[in-house]
Amino acid sequence: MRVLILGIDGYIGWPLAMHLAGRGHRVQGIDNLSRRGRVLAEGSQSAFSIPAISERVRRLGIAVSTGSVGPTEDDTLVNVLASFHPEVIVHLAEQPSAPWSMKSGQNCQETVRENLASTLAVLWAMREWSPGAHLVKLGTMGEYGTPGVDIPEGWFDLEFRGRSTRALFPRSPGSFYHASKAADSLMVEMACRTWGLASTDIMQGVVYGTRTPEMGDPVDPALRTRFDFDQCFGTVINRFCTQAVLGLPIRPYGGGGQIRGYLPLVDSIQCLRIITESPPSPGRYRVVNQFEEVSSVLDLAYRVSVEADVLGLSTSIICAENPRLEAEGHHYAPDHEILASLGYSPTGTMEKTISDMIQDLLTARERLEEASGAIDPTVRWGG
Ligand code: USQ
Repeated sequence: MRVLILGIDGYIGWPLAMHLAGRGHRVQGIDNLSRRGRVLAEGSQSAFSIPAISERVRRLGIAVSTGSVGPTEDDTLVNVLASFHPEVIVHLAEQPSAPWSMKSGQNCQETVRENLASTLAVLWAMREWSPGAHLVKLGTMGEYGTPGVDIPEGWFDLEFRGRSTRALFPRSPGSFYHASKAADSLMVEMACRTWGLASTDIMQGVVYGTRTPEMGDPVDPALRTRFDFDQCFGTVINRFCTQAVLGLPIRPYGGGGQIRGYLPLVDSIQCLRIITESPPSPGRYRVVNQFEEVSSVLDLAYRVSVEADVLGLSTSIICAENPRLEAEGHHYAPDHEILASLGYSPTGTMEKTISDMIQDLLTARERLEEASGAIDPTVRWGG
């Protein structure tokens, strides 16, 4: 298949490109490289040094355009669609950090502008140039929030005053970033219903990990994906492993009773590949909940601490005042059957992945130390 990956330079985009190319798909990409600059602006850096995009392109033998996917007048996307004719467009080209979106009014506006504009640019370009392509859109489990009832995969049966309908499950995002993703979902669903486009909207849980098989065994440093651990772009398990490696306390926010869905990087890539290779029928807006297991943040801290101890590191867990406004000790039971029905099966255990991560991060200790000042949370939801 011809697969266009928007956001190919990112944490998920790069390993996905390697995986799909390795399976014989023709891959091209677009990226404006904004993530690299934003992490540096946070006073941080990827734990692993990432080759220049030109070097990545050379290693994989694929074409990558370094332009934007909206909101500028840049026509990179249209040019690529018109020449490459992708059968699948994987849209990962968004600002992905909740804390970054809550840091200032400017960051918030940039997040909403970029995320919605890129999605709209993709939808309009598809309508014109690739109406038969399958849009694989990365959304987030955080769109649903923590509603206190079970969460279906996108759609549910709604009964009200004696009448019933099939409706999209309500969204209750906890940050402007998550709100931008919820708005994306509305746009994509409308475009499918109105223009007959086909899309899979992925409600993905929090991803963690450092390795995928395509990076080699032993890992070839030039094939690694980026790994962020700063307060904005680092996700929770990745940050806990970093704290363990640096000898810092592992810091769940609040009492650690927030429950989320998690999956390792290798299985995020597996799921994206399965979705890419199993498109929905034309005009269908399909929603999948993509995560492997649910866990409280405090439980994650214990699991990281146990694996670190096995590797001879001495750890402590000290809860930090929660900079976010979010529920703790809540009900959390999302469905996730669709991917299993398409053939997904988990690759390994969280414990093994955490152990691999800690061992990988021990080799990057110097770079982690250089940016350790960017770890503590200063962005507060309440201002
Ligand atoms: N947390 C801590 N300590 C930390 C960092 C986070 O306790 O040092 C807690 C947070 O308060 C939250 C949970 O861990 O309750 C998850 O936080 P996160 O930063 O790992 O994830 P989140 O902000 O929700 O966003 C991340 C990605 C985002 C993706 C989302 C999936 O950055 O792109 O959409 O995970 S989900 O959370 O399911 O919406």
